[in-house]
Amino acid sequence: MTGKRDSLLTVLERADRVAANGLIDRRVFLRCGITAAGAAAGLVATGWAGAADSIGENALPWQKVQGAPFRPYGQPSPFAGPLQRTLTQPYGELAPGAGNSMTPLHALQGTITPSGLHFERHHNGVPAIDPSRHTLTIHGLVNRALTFDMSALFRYPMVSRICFIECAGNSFFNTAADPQQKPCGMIHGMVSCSEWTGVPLAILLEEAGVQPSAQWILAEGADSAAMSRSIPLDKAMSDVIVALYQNGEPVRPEQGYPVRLVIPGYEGNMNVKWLHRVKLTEVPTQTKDETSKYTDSLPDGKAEQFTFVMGVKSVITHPTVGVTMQGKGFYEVSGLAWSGAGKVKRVEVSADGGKSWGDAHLEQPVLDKSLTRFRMAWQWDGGPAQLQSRATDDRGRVQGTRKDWTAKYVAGQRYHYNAIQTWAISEAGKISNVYL
Ligand SMILES: Nc1nc2c(c(=O)[nH]1)N[C@H]1C(S)=C(S)[C@@H](COP(=O)(O)O)O[C@H]1N2
Ligand SMILES: [Mo]
Repeated sequence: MTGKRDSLLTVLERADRVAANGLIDRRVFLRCGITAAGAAAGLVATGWAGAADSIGENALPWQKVQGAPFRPYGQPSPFAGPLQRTLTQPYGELAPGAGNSMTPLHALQGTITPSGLHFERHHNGVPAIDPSRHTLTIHGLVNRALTFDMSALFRYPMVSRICFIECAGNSFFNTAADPQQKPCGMIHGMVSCSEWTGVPLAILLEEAGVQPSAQWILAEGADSAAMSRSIPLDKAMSDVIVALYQNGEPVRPEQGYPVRLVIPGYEGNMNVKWLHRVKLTEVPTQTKDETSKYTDSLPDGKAEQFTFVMGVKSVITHPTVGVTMQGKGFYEVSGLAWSGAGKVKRVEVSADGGKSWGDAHLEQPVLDKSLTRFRMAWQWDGGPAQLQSRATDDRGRVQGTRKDWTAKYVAGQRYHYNAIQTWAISEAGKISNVYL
């Protein structure tokens, strides 16, 4: 056990190595308590040369004036920015609302995405829906077709749950021939995690009376893309939410106000926003959004359709491209892991490009089909390093390498990319995206 007066170097030297190139057991800090944590902080903190109090002459500028008053809706500190999504509009002025915006994962911590930074994916923009004129209709293979206006929906029992939504096209930049030099969120930011509250779809379907021949539902949005997808009835009757609230407030316009589907673990596209119509059918409807898109092209000329459950995946959010290393020494490597099939069971981190791995700490609680934060202590020796993370879920699925992923599909395949990400660090402390 390390004594009180041990220096940081001693503490770090005694720390158990969990993998090569400086990955250490973070429990060393917990074991040694305040001394070791303080020593780690001592790497970056400056010595205190201030006055003993903040009275009179010593008062700070913002202590000499009254603070700002109250405001009806809070905003981030102007000094905390820029906290911004990154926009991609492939059709430009022709269709400015077609494309996406990505969550700046590299600028955030924890696991919940602030609503204003939830990624967006629209096929033709955000409709300006007047909730007093919006309805949800359930029809098709039901005993009685029903139309709910918004005031009716708000009277049903609700549930809340935390889960991620990930676009099937997330991380498509890494399918390009050459690695793009962008920070984590500008490559992997089409995943976000919120607490969603709303009415279980099963309750509404049961009220309409599902006929025995019904096996699928068609869900359609009230946007000008009229985006629609087929969803297996089993899933629709299990954990699907007709969501009215996002992180406690009404669902944001970009996320589907006044009502959207949340389909935990299933590809983002199926989470139909501005939900307007649910039709019960015997077979999938084969809409444009599930035939011409969101299918996976295989080398034998065939294509896989209906890849609903999202893969097991993780990315290191800190450090990442855009960060310059501040000299050798202690760093916390941290990131996000998730699985569409269940819970994240394990995340391993490598600092030598996958030759050796150590288990990262998983922040509790680890929730089903939600983002999980992982952390790993790292003592950078100032030499070249290749940081990677590899997730395993509770179904035993293990995140594969980029080589494995590209071998599975044809060139140009861009959906369902979940390969291991490598951030290379040079001796000069520059970080780049590399393919291994
Ligand atoms: N009606 C409608 N629903 C939609 C879309 C759309 O364009 N129109 N985009 C889908 C896609 S491709 C994704 S990935 C998710 C994104 O949800 P978000 O914008 O709330 O992040 O919504 C899905 N639901
Ligand atoms: Mo998507």
